[in-house]
Amino acid sequence: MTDNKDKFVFKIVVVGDSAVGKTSLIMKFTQGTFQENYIQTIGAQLSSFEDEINGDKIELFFWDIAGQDTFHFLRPAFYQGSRAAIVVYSIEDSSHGKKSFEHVDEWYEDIKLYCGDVPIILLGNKVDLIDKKKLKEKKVLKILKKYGFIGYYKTSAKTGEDVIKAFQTLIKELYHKYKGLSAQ
Ligand code: G3D
Ligand code: MG
Repeated sequence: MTDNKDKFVFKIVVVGDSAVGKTSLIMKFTQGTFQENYIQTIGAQLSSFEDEINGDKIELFFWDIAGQDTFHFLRPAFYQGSRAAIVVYSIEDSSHGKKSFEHVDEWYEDIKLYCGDVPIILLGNKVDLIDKKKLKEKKVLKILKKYGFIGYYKTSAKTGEDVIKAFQTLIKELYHKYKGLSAQ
């Protein structure tokens, strides 16, 4: 008998510059049901969430960096075993926002290095702070094509805009990927 009990247990890392809204997004998605644990040794926060697709139980563990100072040395432990990633930047029109977008490349490189070829979505968070009509997205389109992100969403952890949609895209992708693998 094959033991499939770990089949739909997914670790998902949520990365991006500090204060872009990583923790807020996870909390918004997992809402009342989240359990949070802080892993002090590696400066990570861990939230678990249960979902179900086609009667299959799915357990998700979102890992989020808390405080970036010591993170440099602990990256391997943080990324180890991740099956997907969410890269977050802030879409707000400020130097913090711009810098957080410029750093998307670095976060992407980290994921590639430590996790390999896993599905990744890109989130431009804090969309409630901008006028979407005035948004120029040439640079974003370029980066989406270059890195092959499986999705891009302009989210707001504050209003909830597109948060569930974005997370569900990644969860469905993971589910189908591993469901397919187990059928082979
Ligand atoms: P981090 O986990 O990436 O470091 P946090 O970021 O989730 O701690 O969020 C940093 C700050 O941005 C918080 O404000 C939080 O409320 C705010 N924030 C997060 N997401 C959004 C969003 O979508 N819209 C707006 N307007 N603000 C957001 P404070 O003031 O607590 O530091
Ligand atoms: Mg945080």
